[in-house]
Amino acid sequence: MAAPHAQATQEENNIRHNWTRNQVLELFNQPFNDLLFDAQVMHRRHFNPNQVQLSTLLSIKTGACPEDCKYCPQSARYDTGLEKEKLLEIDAVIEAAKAAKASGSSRFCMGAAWRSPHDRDIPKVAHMIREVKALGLETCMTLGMLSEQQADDLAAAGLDYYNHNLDTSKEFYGEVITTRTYQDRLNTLANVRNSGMKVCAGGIVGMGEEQKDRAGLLMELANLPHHPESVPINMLVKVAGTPLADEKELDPFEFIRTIAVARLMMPKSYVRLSAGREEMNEQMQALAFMAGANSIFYCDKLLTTPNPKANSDMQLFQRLGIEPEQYQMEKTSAEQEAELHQTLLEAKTDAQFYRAS
Ligand code: SAM
Ligand code: DTB
Ligand code: SF4
Repeated sequence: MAAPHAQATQEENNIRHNWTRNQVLELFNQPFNDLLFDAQVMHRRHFNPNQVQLSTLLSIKTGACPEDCKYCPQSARYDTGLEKEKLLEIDAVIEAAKAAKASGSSRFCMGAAWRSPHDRDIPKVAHMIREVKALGLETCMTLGMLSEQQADDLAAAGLDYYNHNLDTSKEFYGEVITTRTYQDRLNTLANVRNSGMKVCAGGIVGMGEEQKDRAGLLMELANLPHHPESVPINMLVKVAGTPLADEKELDPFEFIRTIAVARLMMPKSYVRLSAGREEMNEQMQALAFMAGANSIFYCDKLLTTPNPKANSDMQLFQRLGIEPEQYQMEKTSAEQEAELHQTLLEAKTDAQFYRAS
């Protein structure tokens, strides 16, 4: 039998950064049952399959965005009837964060409809970060493009995660956004990574892209020098007034396949079943968890559009035997050791399983 450290190295070998698009397409096009089985086995190697992490969103600055993202209700270029709002005052943010914590959320994600923050905004958002952290919540922000200095400043304020999505493949990107480049997005992700914050990066499906674009998005994410710790997979929320309002429905099984392929390519990342749950039935959400999704946006609102009610999510969790993941401020070394032991044990069980089959 292989020594534990050899098994651990084998585990590490699941982490790849050299995917080709054809390899990703091969994953996508397996029979559905084979893909879901492989994704679930991979999921169990790295995570408790019956725990889901809960993040609550708050829009801290709404609408009037100069960018032209065709999916977005907050762009000033489209008439979506959205009421714009200036940067919120700190008390309103604390209030919302307390409510999120009381509902059982472990992370509070603050989003702003900016192309990028002005330097003058940084002290204000840093104050928000400190106050939300003081409530015992993990913090995340999504404020648009960040310079090196801005990323360092947010990290210094204690921000745990920064969300910045690639949105789609390099090739399809120009069909959706023209006011910033793919390279701009990669640069921001590099600044966030170098600042020491955790990276949250994913995209949107159902925008009229093809499967090769969904594969291209996941390839770009997985081929980053480090996998993002959090990978939100959003189903387009079609908002009247945006150019993508009448886009045709993506096959729900193709959405589930996207989650499963993300799980296989980024085994240790949290894959978030993100926007679009209002349009998904419970069976589809259960399939997404089976495919390896282990995080959701929780509470009644995303940034500007509705999300399922907290109590209906809790009822679904109860029926599926899923529990919300608790946020641990600091893990003790004993806990870290126990986790490693568990991982090695599971790797051994998997190996035995494959030898037997
Ligand atoms: N303005 C900043 C930016 O774009 O970098 C941060 C906020 S922006 C609303 C964050 C992300 O929300 C976008 O990158 C996009 O992936 C997602 N998003 C926006 N509108 C959406 C929609 N209608 N459906 C699904 N996802 C959406
Ligand atoms: C992400 O990937 N999805 C969230 C979060 N990151 C910021 C936003 C979804 C927005 C959906 C449309 C809205 O509510 O405005
Ligand atoms: Fe602005 Fe962000 Fe919406 Fe694009 S996604 S229009 S940058 S708020």
